[in-house]
Amino acid sequence: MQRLLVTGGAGFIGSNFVHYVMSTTENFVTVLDKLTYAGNLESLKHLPADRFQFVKGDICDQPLVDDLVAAHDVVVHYAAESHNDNSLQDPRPFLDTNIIGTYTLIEAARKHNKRFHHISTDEVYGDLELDDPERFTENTPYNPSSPYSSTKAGSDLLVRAWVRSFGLQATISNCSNNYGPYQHVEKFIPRQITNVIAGIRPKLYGKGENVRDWIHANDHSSAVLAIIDKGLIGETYLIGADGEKNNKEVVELILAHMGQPRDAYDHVVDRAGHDLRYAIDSTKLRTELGWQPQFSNFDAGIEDTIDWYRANEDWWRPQKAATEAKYKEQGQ
Ligand code: NAD
Ligand code: TDX
Repeated sequence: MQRLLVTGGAGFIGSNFVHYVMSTTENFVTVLDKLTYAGNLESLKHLPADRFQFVKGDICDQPLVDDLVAAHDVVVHYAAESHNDNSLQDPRPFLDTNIIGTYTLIEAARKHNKRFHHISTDEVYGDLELDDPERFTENTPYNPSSPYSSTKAGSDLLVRAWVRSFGLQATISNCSNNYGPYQHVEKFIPRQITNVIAGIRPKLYGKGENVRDWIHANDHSSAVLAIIDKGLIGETYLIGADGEKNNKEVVELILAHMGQPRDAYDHVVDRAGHDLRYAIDSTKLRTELGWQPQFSNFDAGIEDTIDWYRANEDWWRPQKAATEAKYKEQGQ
């Protein structure tokens, strides 16, 4: 039994991870989350009270972080400002949470000599051409494009430096685009699903040719557990499930599953600096740690995700109008 401190556990991927850990291990979990607009306690319902606790707080709060890190065996660091579009409107919270928050956590992990796993993104590598035969590997040079991805890149580099300079017991993972339940309606897939439910036409940025490499959140969770169990200190592992699709294909799939004409969507203003394509080569994780994705049928995964948003309107409705109003201001 291990005591895990999960930062950002009230967000999309963090909450999926907490549910996954509760159902597949005997571990005790503490979630530390600030409950920003992206955090939702409703995502952490029905967890066993003897193995779970929630602490509301900021990862930049040094005394709080110090106490919590001291009381746990492993820190799994998901908390972040995570949305590229928001980072283009107001970058400051991205610097505070993603850079200073990570710094605060690794200082505490170093002081108390605790195992630290840092969750990051494939966006730190920049983007690929549509016809590039290469995919991102652990050796791809960092080349982030947005305020979001540059602050995630900065946080990765802090962790690497703390391993080298101070012997921090850390691993890093960089994952591709996640989908599944509990994802905020600002993000691409839930935005389009909830648009259709709400009678709004889906919105595609630019021509919709941009490619993302989709992975189910549960596959991300199983990979993170494998790295915590078997990963080598100081190593980076890329997580991906060979799920490349362009945005137009994804919107058309959602519309088809929801009984709408395949062309019932609008093209809207493109994102500034919009990365063209992400693609992950996860050979290292698969060969060295024996990890395999379990949710490789994207079509079935999207159907399940649509069902989840249909069945959980109470969860997403309170966010929907404000999110769409913000997009409207930006012509998106
Ligand atoms: P999210 O925005 O859904 O959740 C972020 C959570 O962090 C929220 O619960 C929020 O309240 C909390 N938080 C924000 N600032 C905080 C602070 N200062 N102190 C404490 N808590 C704070 O994000 P997500 O999509 O679940 O992403 C989680 C992590 O996974 C991030 O580090 C992100 O970079 C990474 N990641 C995401 C994806 C993806 O497809 N969404 C892919 C790869 C990596
Ligand atoms: O309404 C939309 N229409 C649209 O065409 C939205 C919200 C997005 N898009 C496009 C932009 C991207 O090409 O869809 C793609 C996916 O967009 P997002 O859901 O905003 O994700 P992305 O920018 O790719 O970043 C996500 O994956 C990597 C997460 O938000 C990051 O936290 C993670 O690091």
